Amino acid sequence: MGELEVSRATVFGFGRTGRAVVEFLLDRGVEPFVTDAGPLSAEARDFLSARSVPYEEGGHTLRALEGTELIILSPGVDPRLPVLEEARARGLPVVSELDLAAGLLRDRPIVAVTGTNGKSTTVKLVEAILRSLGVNAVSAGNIGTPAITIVDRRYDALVLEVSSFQLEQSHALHPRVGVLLNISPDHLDRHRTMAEYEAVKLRLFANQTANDIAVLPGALSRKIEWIKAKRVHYEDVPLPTSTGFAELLPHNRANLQAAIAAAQGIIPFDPDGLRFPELEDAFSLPFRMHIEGVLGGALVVNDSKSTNAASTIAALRGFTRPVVLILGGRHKRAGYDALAREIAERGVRRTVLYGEAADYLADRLRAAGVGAFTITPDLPAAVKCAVDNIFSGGVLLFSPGCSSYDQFRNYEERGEAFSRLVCSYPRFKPTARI
Ligand code: UMA
Ligand code: ADP
Repeated sequence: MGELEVSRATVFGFGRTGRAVVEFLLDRGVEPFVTDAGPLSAEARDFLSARSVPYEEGGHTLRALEGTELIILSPGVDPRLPVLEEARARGLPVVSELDLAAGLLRDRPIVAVTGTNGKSTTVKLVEAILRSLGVNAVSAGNIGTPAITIVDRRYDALVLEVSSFQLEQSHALHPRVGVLLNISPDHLDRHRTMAEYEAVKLRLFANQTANDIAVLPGALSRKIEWIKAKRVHYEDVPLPTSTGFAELLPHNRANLQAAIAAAQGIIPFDPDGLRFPELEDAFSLPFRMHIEGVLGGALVVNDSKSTNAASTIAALRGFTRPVVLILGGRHKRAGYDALAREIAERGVRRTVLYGEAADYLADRLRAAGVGAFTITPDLPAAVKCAVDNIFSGGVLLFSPGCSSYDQFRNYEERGEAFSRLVCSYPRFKPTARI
Protein backbone atom coordinates (compact mmCIF):
# COMPACT_ATOMS: atom_id res chain seq x y z
CA MET A 1 0.00 0.00 0.00
CA GLY A 2 2.27 2.75 -1.24
CA GLU A 3 4.70 3.73 1.47
CA LEU A 4 2.45 2.84 4.39
CA GLU A 5 3.05 -0.90 4.07
CA VAL A 6 0.33 -2.18 6.41
CA SER A 7 -1.82 -5.27 6.24
CA ARG A 8 -4.64 -4.18 8.62
CA ALA A 9 -6.19 -0.75 9.09
CA THR A 10 -9.11 0.66 11.09
CA VAL A 11 -11.50 3.11 9.45
CA PHE A 12 -13.27 5.58 11.76
CA GLY A 13 -16.67 6.63 10.41
CA PHE A 14 -18.55 4.79 7.71
CA GLY A 15 -20.19 7.52 5.65
CA ARG A 16 -19.14 8.56 2.17
CA THR A 17 -15.46 8.79 3.12
CA GLY A 18 -15.30 5.61 5.20
CA ARG A 19 -16.83 3.59 2.40
CA ALA A 20 -14.34 4.97 -0.14
CA VAL A 21 -11.45 4.21 2.20
CA VAL A 22 -12.67 0.63 2.74
CA GLU A 23 -12.82 0.12 -1.02
CA PHE A 24 -9.35 1.62 -1.41
CA LEU A 25 -7.94 -0.71 1.26
CA LEU A 26 -9.64 -3.82 -0.13
CA ASP A 27 -8.32 -3.00 -3.63
CA ARG A 28 -4.81 -3.02 -2.18
CA GLY A 29 -5.24 -6.21 -0.20
CA VAL A 30 -5.34 -4.46 3.19
CA GLU A 31 -7.84 -5.84 5.74
CA PRO A 32 -10.08 -3.07 7.08
CA PHE A 33 -11.95 -2.89 10.38
CA VAL A 34 -14.78 -0.34 10.52
CA THR A 35 -15.91 1.54 13.61
CA ASP A 36 -18.84 3.97 13.60
CA ALA A 37 -20.28 6.08 16.43
CA GLY A 38 -23.81 5.74 15.10
CA PRO A 39 -26.00 2.89 14.01
CA LEU A 40 -25.21 1.64 10.49
CA SER A 41 -27.95 1.32 7.89
CA ALA A 42 -28.99 -2.17 6.77
CA GLU A 43 -27.43 -1.35 3.41
CA ALA A 44 -24.10 -0.42 5.06
CA ARG A 45 -24.10 -3.64 7.10
CA ASP A 46 -24.81 -5.67 3.94
CA PHE A 47 -22.00 -3.85 2.11
CA LEU A 48 -19.51 -4.78 4.84
CA SER A 49 -20.76 -8.34 5.33
CA ALA A 50 -20.63 -9.02 1.59
CA ARG A 51 -16.94 -8.10 1.69
CA SER A 52 -16.27 -9.92 4.98
CA VAL A 53 -15.25 -6.64 6.64
CA PRO A 54 -15.58 -6.79 10.45
CA TYR A 55 -17.18 -3.74 12.09
CA GLU A 56 -18.58 -2.22 15.26
CA GLU A 57 -21.36 0.35 15.46
CA GLY A 58 -22.98 2.55 18.10
CA GLY A 59 -19.62 3.76 19.49
CA HIS A 60 -15.85 3.56 19.11
CA THR A 61 -14.39 1.01 21.52
CA LEU A 62 -10.86 -0.27 22.15
CA ARG A 63 -11.70 -3.14 19.80
CA ALA A 64 -10.97 -0.61 17.03
CA LEU A 65 -7.31 -0.56 18.09
CA GLU A 66 -6.76 -4.28 18.38
CA GLY A 67 -4.53 -5.94 15.79
CA THR A 68 -4.47 -2.85 13.61
CA GLU A 69 -1.46 -1.01 12.22
CA LEU A 70 -3.06 2.20 11.01
CA ILE A 71 -6.06 4.37 11.94
CA ILE A 72 -7.79 6.32 9.15
CA LEU A 73 -10.26 9.10 10.02
CA SER A 74 -13.35 10.36 8.19
CA PRO A 75 -13.61 14.18 8.33
CA GLY A 76 -16.57 14.14 10.74
CA VAL A 77 -14.45 12.40 13.39
CA ASP A 78 -12.88 14.75 15.93
CA PRO A 79 -9.15 13.89 16.12
CA ARG A 80 -9.22 14.63 19.88
CA LEU A 81 -11.51 11.68 20.74
CA PRO A 82 -10.14 9.77 23.79
CA VAL A 83 -9.93 6.52 21.80
CA LEU A 84 -7.66 8.28 19.30
CA GLU A 85 -5.49 9.65 22.12
CA GLU A 86 -5.20 6.05 23.30
CA ALA A 87 -4.25 4.94 19.78
CA ARG A 88 -1.48 7.55 19.65
CA ALA A 89 -0.31 6.53 23.12
CA ARG A 90 0.03 2.97 21.80
CA GLY A 91 2.17 4.28 18.93
CA LEU A 92 -0.44 3.69 16.24
CA PRO A 93 -0.33 6.14 13.33
CA VAL A 94 -3.57 8.14 13.04
CA VAL A 95 -4.10 9.75 9.62
CA SER A 96 -6.99 11.45 7.88
CA GLU A 97 -8.40 10.22 4.60
CA LEU A 98 -7.11 13.48 3.09
CA ASP A 99 -3.54 12.84 4.28
CA LEU A 100 -3.71 9.28 3.02
CA ALA A 101 -4.70 10.61 -0.40
CA ALA A 102 -2.26 13.55 -0.25
CA GLY A 103 0.65 11.13 0.28
CA LEU A 104 -0.28 9.35 -2.94
CA LEU A 105 -0.95 12.55 -4.90
CA ARG A 106 2.31 14.23 -3.94
CA ASP A 107 3.65 14.84 -7.44
CA ARG A 108 0.42 16.07 -9.02
CA PRO A 109 -0.54 19.74 -9.26
CA ILE A 110 -3.25 20.46 -6.71
CA VAL A 111 -5.42 23.54 -6.36
CA ALA A 112 -6.92 23.29 -2.86
CA VAL A 113 -9.83 25.55 -1.98
CA THR A 114 -11.08 26.32 1.51
CA GLY A 115 -13.09 29.07 3.20
CA THR A 116 -16.34 29.35 5.11
CA ASN A 117 -18.44 29.99 1.99
CA GLY A 118 -18.02 29.64 -1.75
CA LYS A 119 -15.78 26.55 -1.80
CA SER A 120 -17.89 24.35 -4.07
CA THR A 121 -18.68 27.19 -6.48
CA THR A 122 -15.00 28.15 -6.69
CA VAL A 123 -13.85 24.54 -7.11
CA LYS A 124 -16.28 24.12 -10.00
CA LEU A 125 -15.13 27.45 -11.49
CA VAL A 126 -11.44 26.52 -11.35
CA GLU A 127 -12.22 23.15 -12.91
CA ALA A 128 -14.30 24.75 -15.67
CA ILE A 129 -11.69 27.45 -16.40
CA LEU A 130 -8.88 24.89 -16.61
CA ARG A 131 -10.97 22.64 -18.85
CA SER A 132 -11.82 25.59 -21.12
CA LEU A 133 -8.04 26.06 -21.50
CA GLY A 134 -7.54 22.42 -22.46
CA VAL A 135 -6.22 21.27 -19.06
CA ASN A 136 -7.69 17.93 -17.98
CA ALA A 137 -8.80 19.00 -14.49
CA VAL A 138 -10.88 16.96 -12.04
CA SER A 139 -12.53 18.05 -8.79
CA ALA A 140 -12.81 16.08 -5.55
CA GLY A 141 -12.83 16.38 -1.76
CA ASN A 142 -15.48 17.93 0.46
CA ILE A 143 -17.53 18.67 -2.66
CA GLY A 144 -18.68 15.05 -2.47
CA THR A 145 -16.06 12.73 -4.00
CA PRO A 146 -13.47 11.74 -1.39
CA ALA A 147 -9.93 12.45 -2.64
CA ILE A 148 -8.95 8.81 -2.05
CA THR A 149 -11.26 7.73 -4.91
CA ILE A 150 -9.23 9.55 -7.54
CA VAL A 151 -5.65 8.58 -6.63
CA ASP A 152 -5.50 6.13 -9.53
CA ARG A 153 -7.14 8.43 -12.09
CA ARG A 154 -5.22 10.21 -14.84
CA TYR A 155 -5.52 14.00 -15.01
CA ASP A 156 -3.39 17.14 -15.34
CA ALA A 157 -4.64 19.05 -12.29
CA LEU A 158 -6.72 18.21 -9.23
CA VAL A 159 -9.05 20.82 -7.79
CA LEU A 160 -9.70 19.84 -4.20
CA GLU A 161 -12.37 21.24 -1.89
CA VAL A 162 -11.01 21.15 1.63
CA SER A 163 -13.15 21.64 4.75
CA SER A 164 -11.99 22.82 8.16
CA PHE A 165 -12.71 19.30 9.45
CA GLN A 166 -10.30 17.85 6.90
CA LEU A 167 -7.65 20.50 7.57
CA GLU A 168 -7.83 19.93 11.31
CA GLN A 169 -6.88 16.26 10.87
CA SER A 170 -4.32 16.74 8.10
CA HIS A 171 -0.64 17.54 7.99
CA ALA A 172 0.56 16.32 4.56
CA LEU A 173 -1.45 18.37 2.06
CA HIS A 174 0.84 20.52 -0.09
CA PRO A 175 -1.14 22.36 -2.75
CA ARG A 176 0.63 24.15 -5.58
CA VAL A 177 -2.16 26.70 -5.28
CA GLY A 178 -3.99 27.23 -1.98
CA VAL A 179 -7.16 29.33 -2.01
CA LEU A 180 -8.67 30.70 1.20
CA LEU A 181 -11.87 32.51 0.21
CA ASN A 182 -13.09 33.96 3.50
CA ILE A 183 -13.47 33.19 7.20
CA SER A 184 -16.61 33.87 9.23
CA PRO A 185 -18.14 32.02 12.19
CA ASP A 186 -19.06 28.39 11.47
CA HIS A 187 -18.50 24.90 12.89
CA LEU A 188 -17.73 26.28 16.36
CA ASP A 189 -19.14 23.13 17.93
CA ARG A 190 -16.08 21.28 16.57
CA HIS A 191 -13.45 24.04 16.57
CA ARG A 192 -14.60 25.70 19.83
CA THR A 193 -13.29 29.25 19.17
CA MET A 194 -12.93 31.52 16.15
CA ALA A 195 -9.16 31.65 16.76
CA GLU A 196 -8.98 27.86 16.54
CA TYR A 197 -11.20 27.79 13.42
CA GLU A 198 -9.01 30.45 11.74
CA ALA A 199 -5.80 28.61 12.65
CA VAL A 200 -7.19 25.39 11.14
CA LYS A 201 -8.18 27.16 7.90
CA LEU A 202 -4.72 28.73 7.57
CA ARG A 203 -3.10 25.28 7.69
CA LEU A 204 -3.93 25.11 4.00
CA PHE A 205 -0.74 27.15 3.43
CA ALA A 206 1.45 25.43 6.04
CA ASN A 207 3.40 23.12 3.68
CA GLN A 208 3.69 25.59 0.83
CA THR A 209 7.07 26.96 -0.30
CA ALA A 210 8.12 30.05 -2.22
CA ASN A 211 7.39 28.15 -5.47
CA ASP A 212 3.68 27.87 -4.58
CA ILE A 213 0.81 30.33 -4.70
CA ALA A 214 -1.51 31.47 -1.91
CA VAL A 215 -4.75 33.13 -3.05
CA LEU A 216 -6.54 34.97 -0.23
CA PRO A 217 -8.21 38.28 0.66
CA GLY A 218 -5.73 41.13 1.18
CA ALA A 219 -7.15 42.04 4.60
CA LEU A 220 -6.50 38.55 5.90
CA SER A 221 -3.13 38.23 4.19
CA ARG A 222 -1.82 41.39 5.84
CA LYS A 223 -2.46 39.87 9.29
CA ILE A 224 -0.27 36.79 8.61
CA GLU A 225 3.48 36.86 8.27
CA TRP A 226 4.46 33.22 7.99
CA ILE A 227 2.98 32.26 4.60
CA LYS A 228 5.95 31.39 2.33
CA ALA A 229 4.04 31.09 -0.96
CA LYS A 230 3.69 33.95 -3.43
CA ARG A 231 0.50 35.75 -2.41
CA VAL A 232 -2.30 36.88 -4.69
CA HIS A 233 -4.99 39.09 -3.14
CA TYR A 234 -7.93 37.99 -5.21
CA GLU A 235 -10.01 41.15 -4.92
CA ASP A 236 -7.33 42.80 -7.13
CA VAL A 237 -7.89 40.33 -9.99
CA PRO A 238 -9.72 41.97 -12.93
CA LEU A 239 -12.97 40.30 -14.01
CA PRO A 240 -13.52 39.29 -17.64
CA THR A 241 -15.21 42.01 -19.66
CA SER A 242 -17.12 39.64 -21.95
CA THR A 243 -20.93 39.27 -21.84
CA GLY A 244 -22.60 37.64 -18.84
CA PHE A 245 -20.05 38.32 -16.11
CA ALA A 246 -21.38 41.81 -15.23
CA GLU A 247 -24.67 40.34 -13.94
CA LEU A 248 -23.04 38.05 -11.38
CA LEU A 249 -24.06 38.31 -7.72
CA PRO A 250 -21.36 40.09 -5.66
CA HIS A 251 -20.22 36.92 -3.86
CA ASN A 252 -19.92 35.04 -7.14
CA ARG A 253 -17.81 37.86 -8.55
CA ALA A 254 -15.44 37.30 -5.61
CA ASN A 255 -15.46 33.54 -6.20
CA LEU A 256 -14.63 34.10 -9.88
CA GLN A 257 -11.74 36.44 -9.05
CA ALA A 258 -10.32 33.80 -6.70
CA ALA A 259 -10.86 31.06 -9.30
CA ILE A 260 -9.08 33.06 -12.01
CA ALA A 261 -6.12 33.69 -9.69
CA ALA A 262 -6.01 29.99 -8.82
CA ALA A 263 -6.20 28.77 -12.42
CA GLN A 264 -3.45 31.22 -13.39
CA GLY A 265 -1.26 29.40 -10.87
CA ILE A 266 -1.58 26.29 -13.03
CA ILE A 267 -1.51 27.85 -16.52
CA PRO A 268 -1.11 31.50 -17.53
CA PHE A 269 -4.06 32.92 -19.54
CA ASP A 270 -5.90 36.14 -20.34
CA PRO A 271 -9.16 36.30 -18.30
CA ASP A 272 -10.79 38.27 -21.12
CA GLY A 273 -10.66 35.09 -23.17
CA LEU A 274 -13.09 33.36 -20.75
CA ARG A 275 -16.63 32.83 -22.08
CA PHE A 276 -19.56 32.96 -19.65
CA PRO A 277 -21.41 29.89 -21.07
CA GLU A 278 -18.36 27.73 -20.29
CA LEU A 279 -18.53 28.70 -16.62
CA GLU A 280 -22.29 29.15 -16.19
CA ASP A 281 -22.95 25.74 -14.57
CA ALA A 282 -20.55 26.51 -11.74
CA PHE A 283 -22.65 29.55 -10.80
CA SER A 284 -25.84 27.51 -10.61
CA LEU A 285 -25.03 24.56 -8.39
CA PRO A 286 -28.17 23.10 -6.80
CA PHE A 287 -29.60 24.90 -3.74
CA ARG A 288 -27.31 27.93 -4.13
CA MET A 289 -29.48 30.98 -4.89
CA HIS A 290 -31.56 28.86 -7.24
CA ILE A 291 -34.61 30.57 -8.75
CA GLU A 292 -37.50 28.13 -8.28
CA GLY A 293 -40.08 30.31 -10.02
CA VAL A 294 -42.67 32.98 -9.33
CA LEU A 295 -45.45 32.89 -6.74
CA GLY A 296 -47.95 35.71 -6.28
CA GLY A 297 -45.72 37.93 -8.44
CA ALA A 298 -42.68 37.30 -6.18
CA LEU A 299 -39.46 35.58 -7.21
CA VAL A 300 -38.93 32.39 -5.16
CA VAL A 301 -35.25 31.69 -4.41
CA ASN A 302 -33.95 28.46 -2.86
CA ASP A 303 -30.60 28.95 -1.08
CA SER A 304 -30.81 25.89 1.19
CA LYS A 305 -26.99 25.54 1.02
CA SER A 306 -26.77 28.64 3.21
CA THR A 307 -25.74 27.07 6.52
CA ASN A 308 -24.22 30.06 8.33
CA ALA A 309 -24.96 33.74 8.88
CA ALA A 310 -22.40 35.03 6.33
CA SER A 311 -23.95 33.13 3.42
CA THR A 312 -27.38 34.60 4.23
CA ILE A 313 -25.82 38.08 4.36
CA ALA A 314 -24.37 37.40 0.88
CA ALA A 315 -27.80 36.23 -0.31
CA LEU A 316 -29.52 39.41 0.94
CA ARG A 317 -26.89 41.56 -0.80
CA GLY A 318 -27.92 39.91 -4.07
CA PHE A 319 -31.28 41.73 -4.17
CA THR A 320 -32.45 45.29 -4.47
CA ARG A 321 -36.13 44.18 -4.46
CA PRO A 322 -37.96 43.88 -1.13
CA VAL A 323 -37.44 40.51 0.51
CA VAL A 324 -39.42 38.11 2.71
CA LEU A 325 -36.78 35.86 4.30
CA ILE A 326 -37.08 32.37 5.77
CA LEU A 327 -34.36 31.67 8.31
CA GLY A 328 -33.90 28.72 10.66
CA GLY A 329 -32.57 25.28 11.50
CA ARG A 330 -29.73 24.63 13.97
CA HIS A 331 -27.68 27.78 14.56
CA LYS A 332 -23.87 28.01 14.61
CA ARG A 333 -23.54 30.12 17.78
CA ALA A 334 -21.99 33.21 16.17
CA GLY A 335 -22.36 35.66 13.32
CA TYR A 336 -26.09 36.28 13.74
CA ASP A 337 -25.87 39.79 15.21
CA ALA A 338 -24.26 40.91 11.94
CA LEU A 339 -27.03 39.14 10.02
CA ALA A 340 -29.71 40.81 12.16
CA ARG A 341 -28.13 44.22 11.48
CA GLU A 342 -28.11 43.44 7.74
CA ILE A 343 -31.80 42.50 7.94
CA ALA A 344 -32.53 45.80 9.72
CA GLU A 345 -30.47 47.92 7.31
CA ARG A 346 -31.96 46.32 4.20
CA GLY A 347 -35.50 46.68 5.51
CA VAL A 348 -36.36 43.01 4.98
CA ARG A 349 -40.18 43.08 4.92
CA ARG A 350 -40.65 40.03 7.14
CA THR A 351 -38.30 37.41 8.52
CA VAL A 352 -39.95 34.05 9.15
CA LEU A 353 -38.09 31.94 11.70
CA TYR A 354 -38.45 28.20 12.15
CA GLY A 355 -36.85 25.21 13.85
CA GLU A 356 -34.49 24.81 16.77
CA ALA A 357 -32.86 28.22 16.27
CA ALA A 358 -36.09 30.26 16.10
CA ASP A 359 -36.03 31.74 19.64
CA TYR A 360 -32.28 32.41 19.51
CA LEU A 361 -32.65 34.19 16.17
CA ALA A 362 -35.65 36.16 17.46
CA ASP A 363 -33.45 37.51 20.28
CA ARG A 364 -30.79 38.59 17.77
CA LEU A 365 -33.44 40.34 15.64
CA ARG A 366 -34.95 42.14 18.64
CA ALA A 367 -31.47 43.35 19.67
CA ALA A 368 -30.99 44.80 16.17
CA GLY A 369 -34.35 46.59 16.39
CA VAL A 370 -36.13 44.30 13.89
CA GLY A 371 -39.80 43.90 14.75
CA ALA A 372 -41.14 42.34 11.54
CA PHE A 373 -40.57 38.67 12.27
CA THR A 374 -42.73 35.61 12.95
CA ILE A 375 -41.79 32.42 14.76
CA THR A 376 -43.07 29.18 13.23
CA PRO A 377 -42.39 25.57 14.28
CA ASP A 378 -41.17 23.99 11.06
CA LEU A 379 -40.45 24.54 7.37
CA PRO A 380 -44.02 23.87 6.09
CA ALA A 381 -45.39 26.43 8.57
CA ALA A 382 -42.60 28.88 7.67
CA VAL A 383 -43.32 28.60 3.94
CA LYS A 384 -47.05 29.14 4.55
CA CYS A 385 -46.34 32.23 6.64
CA ALA A 386 -43.86 33.59 4.07
CA VAL A 387 -46.29 33.03 1.20
CA ASP A 388 -49.00 34.88 3.17
CA ASN A 389 -46.60 37.83 3.39
CA ILE A 390 -45.21 37.99 -0.15
CA PHE A 391 -46.16 40.73 -2.56
CA SER A 392 -45.83 41.30 -6.27
CA GLY A 393 -42.38 42.45 -7.38
CA GLY A 394 -40.67 41.11 -4.25
CA VAL A 395 -38.56 38.08 -3.39
CA LEU A 396 -39.32 35.07 -1.20
CA LEU A 397 -35.83 34.06 -0.12
CA PHE A 398 -35.15 30.74 1.60
CA SER A 399 -31.61 31.24 2.90
CA PRO A 400 -31.73 29.50 6.28
CA GLY A 401 -28.29 30.56 7.61
CA CYS A 402 -28.23 27.48 9.86
CA SER A 403 -27.51 23.79 9.49
CA SER A 404 -30.42 21.55 8.54
CA TYR A 405 -29.78 18.82 11.11
CA ASP A 406 -32.62 19.75 13.50
CA GLN A 407 -35.30 18.65 11.01
CA PHE A 408 -33.55 17.21 7.93
CA ARG A 409 -30.73 14.83 7.06
CA ASN A 410 -28.83 17.44 5.06
CA TYR A 411 -29.21 20.69 3.11
CA GLU A 412 -30.23 18.83 -0.04
CA GLU A 413 -33.21 17.19 1.68
CA ARG A 414 -34.14 20.57 3.18
CA GLY A 415 -33.89 22.27 -0.23
CA GLU A 416 -36.02 19.59 -1.86
CA ALA A 417 -38.64 20.01 0.88
CA PHE A 418 -38.75 23.78 0.30
CA SER A 419 -39.04 23.23 -3.44
CA ARG A 420 -41.95 20.77 -3.02
CA LEU A 421 -43.74 23.13 -0.63
CA VAL A 422 -43.62 26.18 -2.92
CA CYS A 423 -44.36 24.18 -6.08
CA SER A 424 -47.53 22.79 -4.48
CA TYR A 425 -49.23 26.22 -4.66
CA PRO A 426 -51.56 26.29 -7.69
CA ARG A 427 -50.43 29.88 -8.39
CA PHE A 428 -46.75 28.85 -8.59
CA LYS A 429 -45.12 29.30 -12.02
CA PRO A 430 -41.72 27.68 -12.76
CA THR A 431 -40.26 30.67 -14.56
CA ALA A 432 -37.07 32.61 -13.88
CA ARG A 433 -38.61 36.08 -14.50
CA ILE A 434 -41.26 38.05 -12.67
N1 UMA B 1 -18.96 9.25 12.76
C1 UMA B 1 -18.25 8.46 13.63
N2 UMA B 1 -17.58 9.07 14.66
C2 UMA B 1 -17.61 10.41 14.85
C3 UMA B 1 -18.33 11.21 13.93
C4 UMA B 1 -18.99 10.59 12.89
O1 UMA B 1 -18.22 7.24 13.50
O2 UMA B 1 -16.98 10.89 15.80
C5 UMA B 1 -19.68 8.57 11.67
C6 UMA B 1 -21.13 8.91 11.53
O3 UMA B 1 -21.95 8.14 12.39
C7 UMA B 1 -21.39 8.57 10.06
C8 UMA B 1 -20.03 8.83 9.40
O4 UMA B 1 -19.08 8.98 10.46
O5 UMA B 1 -21.74 7.23 9.86
C9 UMA B 1 -20.06 10.09 8.60
O6 UMA B 1 -18.75 10.46 8.25
P1 UMA B 1 -18.41 12.01 8.01
O7 UMA B 1 -19.15 12.86 8.99
O8 UMA B 1 -16.95 12.16 7.98
O9 UMA B 1 -19.09 12.30 6.60
P2 UMA B 1 -18.90 11.61 5.17
O10 UMA B 1 -20.18 10.96 4.80
O11 UMA B 1 -17.67 10.80 5.13
O12 UMA B 1 -18.77 12.92 4.27
C10 UMA B 1 -17.59 13.71 4.39
C11 UMA B 1 -17.98 15.18 4.49
N3 UMA B 1 -18.82 15.39 5.68
C12 UMA B 1 -18.36 16.02 6.75
O13 UMA B 1 -17.25 16.48 6.82
C13 UMA B 1 -19.31 16.15 7.91
C14 UMA B 1 -18.72 15.59 3.23
O14 UMA B 1 -18.96 16.99 3.28
C15 UMA B 1 -17.86 15.30 2.02
O15 UMA B 1 -18.59 15.60 0.84
C16 UMA B 1 -17.44 13.83 2.01
O16 UMA B 1 -16.78 13.51 3.25
C17 UMA B 1 -16.46 13.52 0.88
O17 UMA B 1 -15.24 14.17 1.06
C18 UMA B 1 -20.29 17.41 3.60
C19 UMA B 1 -20.27 18.47 4.67
O18 UMA B 1 -21.32 18.81 5.23
C20 UMA B 1 -20.95 17.99 2.35
N4 UMA B 1 -19.11 19.08 4.99
C21 UMA B 1 -19.01 20.15 5.94
C22 UMA B 1 -19.26 21.49 5.24
O19 UMA B 1 -19.14 21.55 4.01
O20 UMA B 1 -19.55 22.46 5.96
C23 UMA B 1 -17.63 20.16 6.57
P1 ADP C 1 -19.33 25.99 0.36
O1 ADP C 1 -18.88 24.82 -0.48
O2 ADP C 1 -18.21 26.71 1.01
O3 ADP C 1 -20.45 25.67 1.29
P2 ADP C 1 -20.98 27.01 -1.84
O4 ADP C 1 -20.38 27.50 -3.10
O5 ADP C 1 -21.62 25.68 -1.84
O6 ADP C 1 -19.88 27.09 -0.70
O7 ADP C 1 -22.04 28.08 -1.31
C1 ADP C 1 -22.61 27.91 -0.01
C2 ADP C 1 -23.49 29.10 0.35
O8 ADP C 1 -22.71 30.27 0.46
C3 ADP C 1 -24.58 29.43 -0.68
O9 ADP C 1 -25.68 29.88 0.06
C4 ADP C 1 -23.96 30.53 -1.51
O10 ADP C 1 -24.94 31.39 -2.08
C5 ADP C 1 -23.09 31.26 -0.49
N1 ADP C 1 -21.83 31.78 -1.03
C6 ADP C 1 -21.15 31.34 -2.11
N2 ADP C 1 -20.01 32.04 -2.26
C7 ADP C 1 -19.94 32.90 -1.23
C8 ADP C 1 -18.98 33.89 -0.81
N3 ADP C 1 -17.86 34.09 -1.51
N4 ADP C 1 -19.26 34.61 0.30
C9 ADP C 1 -20.38 34.41 1.02
N5 ADP C 1 -21.33 33.51 0.67
C10 ADP C 1 -21.11 32.76 -0.44
